[in-house]
Amino acid sequence: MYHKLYHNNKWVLFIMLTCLVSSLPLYAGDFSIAKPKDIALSPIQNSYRDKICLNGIWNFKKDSANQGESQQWYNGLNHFRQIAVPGSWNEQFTDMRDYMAWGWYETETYIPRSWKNDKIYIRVNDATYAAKIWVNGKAVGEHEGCHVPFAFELNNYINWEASNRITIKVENILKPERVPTGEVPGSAFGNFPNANYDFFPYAGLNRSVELYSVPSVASIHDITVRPDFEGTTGFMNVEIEQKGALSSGKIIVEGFGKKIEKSVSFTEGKAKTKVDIPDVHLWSPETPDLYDVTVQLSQNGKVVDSYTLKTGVRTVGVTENEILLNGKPVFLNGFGKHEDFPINGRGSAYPVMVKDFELMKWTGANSFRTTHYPYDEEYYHMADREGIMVIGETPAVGLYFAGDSVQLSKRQKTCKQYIQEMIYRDKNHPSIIMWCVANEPSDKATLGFSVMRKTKEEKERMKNMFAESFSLAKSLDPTRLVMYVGVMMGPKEWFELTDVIAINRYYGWYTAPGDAETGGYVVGKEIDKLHKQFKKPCMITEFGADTYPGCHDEQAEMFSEEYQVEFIKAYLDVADERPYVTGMHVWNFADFKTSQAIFRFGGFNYKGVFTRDRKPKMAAHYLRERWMNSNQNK
Ligand code: BDP
Repeated sequence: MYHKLYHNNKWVLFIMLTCLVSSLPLYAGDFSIAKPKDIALSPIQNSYRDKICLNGIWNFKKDSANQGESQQWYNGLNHFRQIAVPGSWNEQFTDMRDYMAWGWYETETYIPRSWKNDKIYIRVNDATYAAKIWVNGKAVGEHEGCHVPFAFELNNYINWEASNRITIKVENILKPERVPTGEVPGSAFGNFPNANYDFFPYAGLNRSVELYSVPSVASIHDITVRPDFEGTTGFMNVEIEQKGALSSGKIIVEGFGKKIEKSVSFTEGKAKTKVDIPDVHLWSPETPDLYDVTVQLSQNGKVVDSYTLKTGVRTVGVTENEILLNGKPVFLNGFGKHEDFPINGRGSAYPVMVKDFELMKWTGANSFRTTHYPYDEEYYHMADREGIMVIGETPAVGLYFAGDSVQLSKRQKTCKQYIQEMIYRDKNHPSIIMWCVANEPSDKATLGFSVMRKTKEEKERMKNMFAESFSLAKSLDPTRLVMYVGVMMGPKEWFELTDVIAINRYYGWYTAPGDAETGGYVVGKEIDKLHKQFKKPCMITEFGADTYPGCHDEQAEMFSEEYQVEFIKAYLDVADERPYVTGMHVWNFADFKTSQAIFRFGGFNYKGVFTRDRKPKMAAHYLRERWMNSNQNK
């Protein structure tokens, strides 16, 4: 009887089962890919939105053989150890410093009952380099790329009134097709781990992991504020995207005793308007004035979602010789940096961040570049408030154009993804005045010193690929300058595409070692030539000398604190003599961890003017004297 029934109804059963399975959330192995737009607004708390930070001690398990998925580790880790999130695994464990393969993270959390009618998301702010997420054993999504967040909706995966297991598998295998590249065949930059860049490839959940809720009826998905001004009136061109189908909303701009409200209506989820701000307070390093911009969505006259961000009104421009902020020339004094600290590795370390801002200001610096990747978002909030100008850089460091066409197009795709992720996330920060789409791109797999030895066609193809990055950045954000940073002896033709000529130079260190005077002379000659050819303002975005703290000599010698001062002085003098040099960023703010290499004593780059634990070398005092004086003479 059962047999017969089964056979008669087997097609019905089959169809029913198919429907059931397709209505269920995705299962292991079936991951959706993170969408860059989903990170446009960071999680906040207000009456309509909430967030939970999952930082703390998680369970962790190494998976050297990559067997975790086949053994279903997403159903619960056993024999795990404990790890701090955020933080890099390389610094926390005694046996994992150079481990670059797979690692599994797991934690448990409850979802507040008050979120029952909301859409619930997870946001991972940095999983270097690639990650997959499971919630309660069900595959949610995956993301490739480091130092940028990704987010997924979780409504179909969570338990109410029971705890939820969040599992994240992170992997940091160095590969030539990735950005940044690693394990590059024939690389002249012999190091271990074999990264094609000069900082340690710290792996893991380096930034916070958050759960957040947004209203489900409709929610604000993106806000873009493009500022401008004319005379004493400021403008904010505001573009809003919502998820949902509401037709009305409101923008409220508040600050300095003024409250300006403007209604907007949505068509196909999008709205835009221009808000005028009389007697505007402009953002600048001297007056880092910020306005609160609130966007509200309403249904039948009732507010259903609201999002407030802080931003400023300022413009950025260029002439042949100058970078302009609010129409006035500005000179960028500052540093290239790293997110790097003992034990934290690349993990967010807020006391270090606060200290770094203190020390930057102590030296008289007014700017820094987020070398060589977008930083933790708190950096930009601090910079907005402190009046520090920022060059926001993608993780495209040591980018090169060698390899087969599969590798080339994978890298190009990743570069574009990074540009989107960086601009979507960071676009409303007035402190960011320029986007840097790559550091030292080259056709060779070295840390620099490469000579273009390509055919005409290959050169043309590289330039076109690069042009795509520039035009993507410009199309996403026409209000800021776009640049890349050129390597010593590297290709020059890409400067045609940039707003500013930015170069990293180490004459007097890697060439003409020990001879800072010649170094200064050579850089001066080169920069004169570049300016004559391209007629754009120039910046030296890196220059510096490795300096072992406490190493002194009465006559400056390489690695001594005296030589670092002499080197920095020679370069700053070159800038002072040239009106078209618009910025000087010393490499580096602080000593930082690198892979092991014969020219990286103890696995460190010692070009910091501060030690890794933020004690000043002589050069930090020298910069303070020089920059503080130049600030006073303005
Ligand atoms: C430059 C790189 C930077 C390195 C620096 C150096 O942009 O990341 O740390 O050289 O060699 O080429 O110190």
